Amino acid sequence: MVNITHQEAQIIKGIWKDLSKEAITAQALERVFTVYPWTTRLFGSFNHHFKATDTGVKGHASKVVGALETAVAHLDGLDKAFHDLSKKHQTIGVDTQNFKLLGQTFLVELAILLKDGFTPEVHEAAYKFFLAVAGALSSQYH
Ligand code: HNI
Repeated sequence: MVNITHQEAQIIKGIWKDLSKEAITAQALERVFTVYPWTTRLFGSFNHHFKATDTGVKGHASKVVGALETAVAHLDGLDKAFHDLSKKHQTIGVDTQNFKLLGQTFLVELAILLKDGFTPEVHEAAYKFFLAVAGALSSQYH
């Protein structure tokens, strides 16, 4: 269980508020599909189109953004908030390791975007956020 402090929660909410959410999420998805090609396995419907600007990626980014919006609003109860979504991912057959990989590529996108604003404090808060999200999405796997 990841313990996100009050100060870290403020940092996460502050960054999230100002992000171009769909765009950065689509870029993080493109990066995860590029660096870890096996993560494309369940996206056959994308027809080998895995760029951030491709329709399939943009559509999936929207869904992920919706869920991340929920996560930011429920930082103190993520497992509960993602109960059904975790079950869904298990049913679909998503390897839980992939959640961590997407968290990593999202961090890279944040670092590129925020530049000097990607301070050690921001890095730590964002890292813990994606670790908590990955944990919650994995919580109903058995
Ligand atoms: Ni994920 C469907 C949220 C990471 C593979 N995913 C969804 C949906 C949401 C969602 C929301 C739509 C559910 C529904 O239709 O009821 N996924 C998230 C979030 C993360 C994440 C918040 C992490 C931050 N998903 C991943 C990863 C993979 C993944 C890392 C695989 C590499 N997800 C899928 C697949 C589907 C899916 C496959 C079903 C297809 C689709 O597009 O709905």
